[in-house]
Amino acid sequence: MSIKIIGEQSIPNIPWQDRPAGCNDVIWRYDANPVIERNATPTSNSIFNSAVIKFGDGYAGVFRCDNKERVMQIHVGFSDDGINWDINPERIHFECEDEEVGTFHYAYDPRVVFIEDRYYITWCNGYAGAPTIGVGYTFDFKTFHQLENAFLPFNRNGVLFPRKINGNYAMLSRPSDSGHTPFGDIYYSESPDMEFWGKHRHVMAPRGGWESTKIGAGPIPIETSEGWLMIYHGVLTSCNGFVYSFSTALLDLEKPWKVIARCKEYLLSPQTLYECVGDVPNVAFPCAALCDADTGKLAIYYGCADTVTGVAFGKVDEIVKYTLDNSSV
Ligand code: BMA
Repeated sequence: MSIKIIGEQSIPNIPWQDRPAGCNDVIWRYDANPVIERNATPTSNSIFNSAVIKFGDGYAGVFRCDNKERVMQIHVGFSDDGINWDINPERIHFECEDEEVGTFHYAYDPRVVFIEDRYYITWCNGYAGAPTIGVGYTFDFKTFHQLENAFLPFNRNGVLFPRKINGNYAMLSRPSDSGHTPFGDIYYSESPDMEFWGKHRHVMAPRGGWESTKIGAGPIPIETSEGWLMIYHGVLTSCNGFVYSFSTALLDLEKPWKVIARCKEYLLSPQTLYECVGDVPNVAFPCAALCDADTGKLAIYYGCADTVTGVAFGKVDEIVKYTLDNSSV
């Protein structure tokens, strides 16, 4: 089978390490993880569930930085190589026409995507003290504009598709509750204008094992000849609390609420020290993936133990094939 990546960019300088000798895993960790330490800015307690994207000759990112007051904030950062990051110690201040929407409560778990002519950012945004999906955009990662929140609270894990579908912008999200949410399915919604969201569809529910409690979309879905490659996190409730792992599913290109394939196993679960020990133990939480269309190389950025940021590598064709070969829907 010849699996093709559609519509992604050439990233010849993508951060990369070959699969280590003796490793049979579909995805493997960068050997110098974590790439971003918790104190990478003077103000940060932790820097973890964060998004990166190709920008100019290098990379830009929007980083979840919880500060030493433990306020959850998002900060901009830049890198030449995707590994060494210069992160602004000040949070992003969005310009917003609506004072109520633009009032800052908290911001976390950002995703970044380029659509048409600008970079859109979605994040979990505190509105009147409750979590929903904030939406903003920038052209240059210097000035940031905030739009209406996409949904009513409570919602988390808002992830835009990188192009319009059926003529509309499209987003995955995970309705939740006000706390640590012991449930959660992935839903799909469309918008003609990035302001009004509707046509809501159910995509998938948790279903046992590593993803028995709740699931949520991670990086921006990657368009392939076999469907949208969606990397998503799944949560198991152990006697010691939540365990966050991640895996993959393939969604129909024009009806992304139709699941074509869904891997039965996790592809990465918290097993290293920096994934198992931190402010919240046992968390691997992906929010971004760089994808080089020419080679299929993939670099997944994921938060580790709600404390630091790690990178894992894989090849898109191998991941798609593994998902199809080990699927149950
Ligand atoms: C989720 C979010 C994530 C976090 C995870 C594990 O509900 O708050 O930001 O990584 O819990 O604590």
